[in-house]
Amino acid sequence: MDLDLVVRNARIATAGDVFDADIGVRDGRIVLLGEGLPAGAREIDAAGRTVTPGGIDSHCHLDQPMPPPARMADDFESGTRSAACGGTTTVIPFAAQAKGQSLREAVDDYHRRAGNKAAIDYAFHLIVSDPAPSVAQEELPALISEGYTSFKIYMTYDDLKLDDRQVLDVLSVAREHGAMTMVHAENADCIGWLTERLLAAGKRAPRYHAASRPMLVEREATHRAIALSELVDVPILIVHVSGREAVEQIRWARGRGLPILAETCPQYLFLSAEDLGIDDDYQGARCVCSPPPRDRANQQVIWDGLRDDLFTVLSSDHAPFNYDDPAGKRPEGEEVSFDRIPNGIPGLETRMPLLYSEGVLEGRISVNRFVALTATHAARLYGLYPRKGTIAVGSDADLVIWDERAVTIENARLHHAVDYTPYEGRTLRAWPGMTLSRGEVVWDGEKFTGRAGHGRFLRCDLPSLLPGGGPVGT
Ligand code: DUC
Ligand code: ZN
Ligand code: ZN
Repeated sequence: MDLDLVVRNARIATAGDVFDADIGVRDGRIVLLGEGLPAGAREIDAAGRTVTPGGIDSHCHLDQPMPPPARMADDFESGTRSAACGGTTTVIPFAAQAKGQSLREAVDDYHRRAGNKAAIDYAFHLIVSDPAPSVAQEELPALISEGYTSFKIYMTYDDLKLDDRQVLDVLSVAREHGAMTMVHAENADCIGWLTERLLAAGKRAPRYHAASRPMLVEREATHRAIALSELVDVPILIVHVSGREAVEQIRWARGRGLPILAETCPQYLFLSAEDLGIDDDYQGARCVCSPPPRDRANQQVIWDGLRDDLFTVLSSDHAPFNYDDPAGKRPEGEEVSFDRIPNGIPGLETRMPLLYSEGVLEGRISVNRFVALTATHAARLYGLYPRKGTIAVGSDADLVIWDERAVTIENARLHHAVDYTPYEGRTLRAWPGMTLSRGEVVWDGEKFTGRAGHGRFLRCDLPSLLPGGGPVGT
């Protein structure tokens, strides 16, 4: 058999196994796995190195329309370039419906934004901010059948939030059509009330963002989301879980046999409320995201949940705003009060190396769990498996060859369009030595070698889940 590429002597890690083999690739797919494969047109020697499936970042925001003056720094070109250089080969950002807008219009607009820009493959989640009858009963079912099988709903943010009745409406559609609902769980009224009191007391600095969104606010909304999903009898995924109180709610729900899935992000492992500033310094605006990072004890709670199966996926929640930019963290060029700072931090490129280094190489999680959390589970949850998320005959040749060497994170060496990283100066024990997207080298360990337009849009099948809520088969 003619092979376009052979990755030789790989130590392959999947969600279930670790084994040594050569990987034979033709037309962008894995066609052979075994010892002593025939020569390929191109050969890559992976001797002594671990090879994992390319990452799937199933929660990231790229070129998402924002209320003015905010504007995201990354479009599909810079965002997917950055992802590729950090070992991610599929992204699933959000086609966001503005209130009053048709969902179809939001999807069409988002396709125009992705256009010929993506360097790696991509699918879309939907953000449903206005489940009017025409949206819930006509557009949403039609879009699900066309391959947009997951949507995010918000319990906070004035321009996006749904009330409980609307949440029930959306969950009913998800149940009827087998789609997956992602829930941003924070109590909007509590946040509004706390924010008003903080501002009235003159507490305006970025660090008060954390005080306006304490864990109770996340706990209450998580509990309510669980109850609403129980009422409708449908699985949900609680996104960006930040610490103990939400974790306790999810463990409680699982104990009752409810299919509640959970996602967390690197910021809840590596950042804390102190990164928002220990005094009134505005620099803390860089780390303003929601829910906010907590403290060290909560970081440990999140690590425990990654190890013991509480979490199904680790995503970046990449939400790219420049620090020194009137369209970013300094609206109109000003140091504004904490409630006016655009929420979000960049993390597409650092997600995989952070977890491989600090999780796998520091002995906190197995390499199999790493693969499950960064690729396989997302592929199953969002209907991309087994084309994506594993190393198997028939799967796309989306691969990461890991270099285990010390690398210090410097924004100047990252590939996004954001003017900072919250992880500046942190030294890791590994970085992708090579990333392949459908058999093409898109990152060679030194530079981006892919091209805008290589990425293809992926239609998602329905999620595959066990009755208990866990993805099938791992
Ligand atoms: N929180 C979100 O819900 N989305 C984007 C960024 C953030 O911090
Ligand atoms: Zn969110
Ligand atoms: Zn988000």
